[in-house]
Amino acid sequence: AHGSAAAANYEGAPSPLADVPMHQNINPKAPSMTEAEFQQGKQIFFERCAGCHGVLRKGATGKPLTPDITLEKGTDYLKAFITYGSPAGMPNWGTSGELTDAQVDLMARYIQQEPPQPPEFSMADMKNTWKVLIPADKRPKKKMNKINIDNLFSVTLRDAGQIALIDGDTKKIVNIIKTGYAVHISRLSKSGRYLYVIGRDARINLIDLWMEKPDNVAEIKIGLEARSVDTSKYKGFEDKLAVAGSYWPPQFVVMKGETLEPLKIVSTRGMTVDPQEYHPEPRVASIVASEFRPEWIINVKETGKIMMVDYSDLTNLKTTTIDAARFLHDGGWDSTKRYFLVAANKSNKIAVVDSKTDKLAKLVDVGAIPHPGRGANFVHPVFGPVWSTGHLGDDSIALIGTDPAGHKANAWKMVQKLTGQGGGSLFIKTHPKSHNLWVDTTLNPDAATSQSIAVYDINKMDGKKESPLKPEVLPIAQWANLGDGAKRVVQPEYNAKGDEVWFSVWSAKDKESAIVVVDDKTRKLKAVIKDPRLITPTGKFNVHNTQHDVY
Ligand code: DHE
Repeated sequence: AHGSAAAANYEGAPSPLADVPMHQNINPKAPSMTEAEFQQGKQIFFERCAGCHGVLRKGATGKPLTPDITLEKGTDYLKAFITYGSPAGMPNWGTSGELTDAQVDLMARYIQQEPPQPPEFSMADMKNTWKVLIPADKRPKKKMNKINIDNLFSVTLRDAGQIALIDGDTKKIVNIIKTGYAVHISRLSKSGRYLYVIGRDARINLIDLWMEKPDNVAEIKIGLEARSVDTSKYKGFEDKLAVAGSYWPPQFVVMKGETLEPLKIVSTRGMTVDPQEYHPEPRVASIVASEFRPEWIINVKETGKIMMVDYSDLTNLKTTTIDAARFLHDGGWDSTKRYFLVAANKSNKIAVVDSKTDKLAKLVDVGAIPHPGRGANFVHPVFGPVWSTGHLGDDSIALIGTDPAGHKANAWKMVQKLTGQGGGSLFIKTHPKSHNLWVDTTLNPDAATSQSIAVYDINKMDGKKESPLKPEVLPIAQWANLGDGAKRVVQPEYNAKGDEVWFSVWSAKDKESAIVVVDDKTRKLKAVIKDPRLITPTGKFNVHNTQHDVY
């Protein structure tokens, strides 16, 4: 039950849609609500419920909640469900004190009304928000700063709506840049010159790392809510195009890489892989750029389809659609960058795509709700090359064989299961130069667990299917020496050389946070980066490792 509580908290983050005006659509069969109550219900729904149940309540990782279903259940049943939750993962909003009795009653009535639909976001809407702050021909012709860009880190300052660029050599902040709210990821152009960040509110900022002081050169809003962005990486298309996927509206947009000028929007609405039925809001999850073809791999959450989009001809757009499994989320490359492994999280599977043949290689069964981030690649002493993932829903760490040429019998199988500190893991990481495998447990309900890191010695891994190997546990948050309050340790990230690992100690917005740097060889504290400007640091992206997909 811990794991599902962690998952529910994770998906229960506020959606920017809470602030978008939407029309009240009164259902005559539903219990009545005033306009004010409806607006409050809408607000709570987008803050707490939409992440799992979907904007249109068609169901995603949570059950569908459309009036045809909710009217039949009735107000009393719904109130009990919202109050007490369920073992399947519905949080106990009432008994936990997160919602008052009056709010529970309001929500039970609200979900019997027709779901209000947020507006679409067209090419005209995008163009209205598009700004080129410094035109391409007015930008530097060469690198104008002395920063070792390879070892620069782009750090999300989640609740501040900013990123911090931190020099990995000096550990000093180079610049704090205003971005969208709660930047989800940072990605690099093929050359490594341009940094793209995307906020939860679907705002993209393009940052030029060649400027004397790296800063924004263009921005655009591509929808109302989003999580992913990437660029064109195939030979001949380096730095030319960018792509971003949105949660709402369910679509992706192709842009010019140097300016973010929007060129083409493609909808992801359509049929699910199983059961084959229409879904009105299939959200775009992770996106990566292929090195084998001029293609992006676009993972569509609710349909469970992987779209291999060929960007070489946007007028005659070719897309190979691969049926994987539902609720595709995050993932990363194997070490050869031929195979992409992506979590189908509520299916408890990892889908493996062969980017050379554009075919599904395998669906691999793993633990409950895999959550790899980009995963971690290493050579296992017994099983050969593997890619690994932790889980939100249980304490296991799954190692999957990734070498069909050299280790055929192990390929696309879970060859080994390690036992970690607990459920609620979000990210796992190693580096080709290291023999440490780091696993966080950010969303574990136990404070000591969520504030520490488990680290395994890869050289000591044995040949057992269920390995008894124990990790060392490092009290990262304690090392940061901050005041009281919840401090979650999240997302290990290596420096360019692969001899340091950085961790975010993520406190509340009004509390002190820090970044803790650990020496990879000795596993001892190396530095604590503190600054009043480091508000709610979460994701950290080392330029070299992100540019070259080193993980
Ligand atoms: Fe993330 C990656 C979606 C909550 C921090 N997150 C991703 C990706 C997706 C996603 C689709 C993969 C993008 C890619 O590779 O192209 N995340 C979601 C959600 O839908 C979810 C569950 C709920 C939500 O409301 O957003 C969610 N994510 C969170 C958090 O609560 C985290 C910890 C803090 C935050 O920013 O809100 C968080 N997500 C991250 C990070 C990555 C990420 C740091 C990139 C990891 C990497 O190493 O690439």
